[in-house]
Amino acid sequence: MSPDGNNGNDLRAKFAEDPEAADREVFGRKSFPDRRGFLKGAGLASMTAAVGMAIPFHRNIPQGFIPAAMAQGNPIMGKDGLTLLNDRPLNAETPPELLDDAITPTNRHFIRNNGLVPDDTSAEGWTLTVDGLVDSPLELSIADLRDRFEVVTMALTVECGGNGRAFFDPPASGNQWTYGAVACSEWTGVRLKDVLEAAGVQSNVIYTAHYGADAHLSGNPDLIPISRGMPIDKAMTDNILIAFEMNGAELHPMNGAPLRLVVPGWPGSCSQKWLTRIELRDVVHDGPKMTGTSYRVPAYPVSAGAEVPEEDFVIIERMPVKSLVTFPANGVSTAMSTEVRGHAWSGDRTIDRVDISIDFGATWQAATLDAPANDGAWQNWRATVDFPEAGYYEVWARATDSEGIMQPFAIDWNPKGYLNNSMHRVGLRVG
Ligand SMILES: Nc1nc2c(c(=O)[nH]1)N[C@H]1C(S)=C(S)[C@@H](COP(=O)(O)O)O[C@H]1N2
Ligand SMILES: [Mo]
Repeated sequence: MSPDGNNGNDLRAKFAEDPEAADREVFGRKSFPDRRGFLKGAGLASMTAAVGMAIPFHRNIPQGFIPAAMAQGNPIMGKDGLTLLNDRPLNAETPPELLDDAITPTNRHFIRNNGLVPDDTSAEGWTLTVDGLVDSPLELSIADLRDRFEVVTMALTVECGGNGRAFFDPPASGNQWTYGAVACSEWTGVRLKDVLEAAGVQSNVIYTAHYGADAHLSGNPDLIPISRGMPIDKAMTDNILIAFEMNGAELHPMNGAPLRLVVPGWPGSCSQKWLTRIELRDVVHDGPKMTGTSYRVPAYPVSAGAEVPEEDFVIIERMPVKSLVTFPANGVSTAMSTEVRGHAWSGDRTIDRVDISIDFGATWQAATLDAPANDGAWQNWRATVDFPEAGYYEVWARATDSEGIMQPFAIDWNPKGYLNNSMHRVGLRVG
């Protein structure tokens, strides 16, 4: 920068010289406590994806500039209050107290990306191919899906297999999700089953393979970030949707616009976003993140920190019984009597009961539990809690599912930190 300050107005020169210093000058020091190469070198496509829409004046954006909408703790347009875990790929979770709604609004639905969001997420011209071992391969536009199949709306729970990973000890590598890689939005689309039936599932099919339009982080067009699948019996269940609407509007670009799978109760990774192709196979799918230790756990219980041979890992199927306290928030002050509430879910099952403890698990009180909105939705629960005297308390929640399986106190450790369904606890200052 010149000593006479003449280039003080030349934003482009400032950014070209030192983007971090320029950010601080433009946005103020507080906006970027940790820039961590936010979208560094990621270019217009990523920026467009992150703000959720086209940027008409993008040509004027200085190199290395960060859009204001992504600064100051609100890094993603159309999302509100999410905690950013990672910017490339972009991963963000929702604090439990922001998951209080019975149906998760789009702005509170977490984001889990393995690669880079496609440049173009508009419905215009999008097609879904259904091929592999089918009688008649299909190529369907979104309008075709709407016209040819029954359109249904369902509340469906999506939870990342790695939700709760942050609490593993010894720690597991990967996104350090705490509680908020789970959501239950209302999805509108067509049943996967109906589409597969229309294509004609051949008798030797055992597995699906899902493909999306997101790009590999390396930029290598021959690589794909993730392609997962599921057993054909699972794929033919009634509550799996090929969705083109989320909470009555278009899908959010980060949540797979314009078309995605929604597979409730199984690891979120089954729910391919930016869906372009479903292939039916006579072998278990072997796409990226299907093999090795990805979305897999040891076939038997292991002690914390154990070395487990890779051939002993099995693919995660249903997600375990779990619950979340969404009110009150951890750490707040409350009155001597307060409502406590949250959600509970168990993959492919329903919840039979949720119990609450305010005395560190010595005694339990049953919460009032709602039926699921439909098969695949989480269940909302609430309880009024009366505290005997002022002081610090913890509310613990424990769900039990329709097979009588109860959430554990402690984490069942596994090398990659999947399936953490230990009880959620919130600390309260009472009186
Ligand atoms: N194409 C594609 N689909 C994807 C992913 C991805 O990276 N690319 N991530 C998966 C994972 S691991 C999860 S947990 C869910 C998360 O869905 P959400 O980002 O809408 O919350 O999307 C799944 N579908
Ligand atoms: Mo995930």
